Amino acid sequence: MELEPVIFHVDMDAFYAAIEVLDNPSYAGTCLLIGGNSSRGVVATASYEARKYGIHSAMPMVQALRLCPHAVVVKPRMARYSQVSSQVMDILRQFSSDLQQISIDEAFLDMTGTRRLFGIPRQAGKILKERVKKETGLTISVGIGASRFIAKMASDYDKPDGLCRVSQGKEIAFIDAVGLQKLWGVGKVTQSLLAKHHIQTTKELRSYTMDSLQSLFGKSMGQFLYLACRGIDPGIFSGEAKSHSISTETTFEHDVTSLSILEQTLLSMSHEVMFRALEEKQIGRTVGIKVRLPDFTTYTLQATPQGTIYSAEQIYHLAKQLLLQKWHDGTPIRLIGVGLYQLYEGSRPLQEELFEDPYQKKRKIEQVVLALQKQGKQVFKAKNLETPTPSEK
Ligand code: TTP
Ligand code: CA
Repeated sequence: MELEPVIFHVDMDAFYAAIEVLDNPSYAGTCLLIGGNSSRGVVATASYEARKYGIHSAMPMVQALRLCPHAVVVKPRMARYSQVSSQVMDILRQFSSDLQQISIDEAFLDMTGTRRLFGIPRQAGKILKERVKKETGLTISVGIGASRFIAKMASDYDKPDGLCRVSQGKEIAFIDAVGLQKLWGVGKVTQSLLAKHHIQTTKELRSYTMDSLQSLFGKSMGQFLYLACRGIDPGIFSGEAKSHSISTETTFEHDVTSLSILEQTLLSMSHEVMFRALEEKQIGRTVGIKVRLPDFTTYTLQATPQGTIYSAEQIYHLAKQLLLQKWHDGTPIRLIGVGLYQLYEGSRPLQEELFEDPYQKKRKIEQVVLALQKQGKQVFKAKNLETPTPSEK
């Protein structure tokens, strides 16, 4: 008999904010905003208390402080977050070796066939939540389904501290309960496109054939919509190599046309990827980016420079060069991702290079930042995450 696939999606609650509360308990219960407080700063995340004021990730800090003037603003400590991330991933690996980390605080775990070890999926989810809470002090939300697509939405359904299982066969009912507004991959732009055709609900979407959706919205988006509204995984996150890459991606709430926002996002994601690589003692040879346009057309591009990739800034520069190969001024972008590929264990001595690579020095600085932040010290690199070089454009 075929085993029913059991996929867990694990997502930490208010991740950066929760860690700041952990390290500084006086923040508990406050409106806490993580992000830069310069005039160009944006909110990376907000505590659940602050979200009640309508504050969310990617909102300009100035606007967030207008909504909640008494909020406390804390600058991000990426290295500390990467360290906790790797601690959590190590716990998850004890539940299944088939782990696919998709961002700093999210992973899929294939739990198929683990019933004898951990009990029925809901029970396993409960044990996993307790373990993470006990060992890190943090709460997670777990979504369980027969596919990544369903598991991903299930973890969001019951957030924070959630546990939601969608059994096989109940996907359509679940999709209807989630609704079109929160259907994964359907952002505001897609919603307004759908609204033009009087499609307001997932049920209405299901009344269209694949052909008609493809002729209305294009081949890829049509197919995506057709499958998604039936609770069938359109193949999300399936292209990622499981353990031979460290990558992260950002889906923008509104499609982005500004180079400076793209740069800021790339810079922050490059730091995330580099700190994860340092934490996992991995060195990469290849940098890749993923770019998705509003019609779901997706490009992936890679660059393998001579020598080793040592530093977040190097990842950033390579990623930006790749982006500029495809991106033309003003082209809207829906999603952007950065990854480090062709990884090898970085604990063995690096081959000495004839000339010291400037990025090698930067790597040393980043290692120091990581070590100091692990001790709970507030350290920032000179080039701060929230103040990227302003773009010329
Ligand atoms: P999310 O998982 O989107 O958010 P969250 O963990 O803060 O809150 P929750 O899952 O409970 O809704 O993102 C994980 C971390 O990634 C988040 O803590 C901060 C960072 N992040 C950004 O820096 N910028 C962003 O735009 C987003 C969405 C997240
Ligand atoms: Ca999260």
